[in-house]
Amino acid sequence: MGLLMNYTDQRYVEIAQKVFQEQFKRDPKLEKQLDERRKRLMYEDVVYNISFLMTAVHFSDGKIFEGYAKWIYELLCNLMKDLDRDRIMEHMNDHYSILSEILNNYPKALLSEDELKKATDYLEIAREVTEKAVTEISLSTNFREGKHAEVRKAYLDALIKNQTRVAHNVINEAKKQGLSLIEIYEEILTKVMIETGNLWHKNIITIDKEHYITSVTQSVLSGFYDEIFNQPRKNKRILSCAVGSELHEVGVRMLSDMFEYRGWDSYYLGAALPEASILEAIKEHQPDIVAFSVTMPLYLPTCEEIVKAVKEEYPKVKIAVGGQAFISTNKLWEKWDVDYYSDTANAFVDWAEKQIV
Ligand code: B12
Repeated sequence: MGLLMNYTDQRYVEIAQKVFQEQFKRDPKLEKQLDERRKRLMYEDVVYNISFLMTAVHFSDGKIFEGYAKWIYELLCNLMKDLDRDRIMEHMNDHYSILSEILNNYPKALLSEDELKKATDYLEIAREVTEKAVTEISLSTNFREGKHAEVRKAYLDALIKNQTRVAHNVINEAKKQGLSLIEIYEEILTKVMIETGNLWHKNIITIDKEHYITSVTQSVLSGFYDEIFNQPRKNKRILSCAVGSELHEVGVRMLSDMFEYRGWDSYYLGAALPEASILEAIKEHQPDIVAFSVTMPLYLPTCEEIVKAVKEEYPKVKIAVGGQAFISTNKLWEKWDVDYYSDTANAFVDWAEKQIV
């Protein structure tokens, strides 16, 4: 039976070339993204894809091509770490559509009507499984299980697929379902950010995806501001920032929002603030509490210096420290002259309310 791929058969060579060229025609960006070596590999992949499709058609067994589609997608994601999973899915799905169109319009009888129908169906299934595979990634148990795991997954899935609006809708829907601001901050947004870091660390998502997830999450936080700033005031103040050259500021921003939500006035100073500016800001705003956040352990010494300076100049101001850098220490905060440490912002607000309000 001549259906099985014969690499020298002129008809297959012609089809492979047409698919290859059409792909660049429809996606000119792709041509720029690939160097010559990758283009050659891509042409070989086209031939390989056709051969798997033909094998599946030969045995009337769609599973062969479905399994292959998942396999080739993960292989390409692993080989092209600089490209987003979503982008690679688009590329593969364009490829399957183009192959389907070319096979259906190929003038020289290659497949019977029945075979052509199977090939078309299998290509459609390949598109479906590839689209699903974008978010079929190994997630940590902490993320997958527990309270509101479904909302977390829906939010992260939308972001992995670059669907900003869907991500916002997931959060708005969660609000409508009655999830509190604290639950959304702690159980959804914080855990999604931490999982984002894990996925970056495992090389499953690109750096630009990590940045995108961060910026969407920051815009989601802004969506709570009407609610946050409309709470009855308590006339208490908190000043907060991330220290050293620390760029991680989402956690301390959430912390400030939570205080604001509980009626405190918050002075959130962002990240990478020098010691002198912190001391100046304390003088100006006269906070009841200052909160310093450290994510990268290498900024712990800077934090220690700042804590000492604040204690010396403003002994009455309560000092709290927190952030992921402390989690990997042997309770370092106990050796410092600070009033409070916790690994969540929520626990901190409860403590502050008891101490000060
Ligand atoms: C987003 C992100 C970034 C963004 C930050 C942007 C921004 N505007 O904030 C950018 C891209 C800039 C970045 C850069 C880097 N990052 Co980064 N990043 C992250 C990521 C994915 C999320 C951070 C986050 O928002 N977390 C969610 C918040 C809510 O959590 P949180 O800060 O812990 O806050 C909670 C609590 O800790 C607590 N809390 C926080 N502060 C305080 C303070 C007090 C007083 C209290 C009581 C409580 C408290 O309250 C919060 C809510 O409960 C993390 C992954 C992770 N594990 O978090 C990696 C991560 C922190 N980054 C990492 C790394 C390695 C880097 C870079 C070195 C990478 C690089 N090569 O460029 C640089 C370093 C930049 C620098 N100088 O700081 C590693 C750190 C590993 C380590 N332990 O050393 C992580 C863990 C990723 C990973 N899994 O490997 N990153």
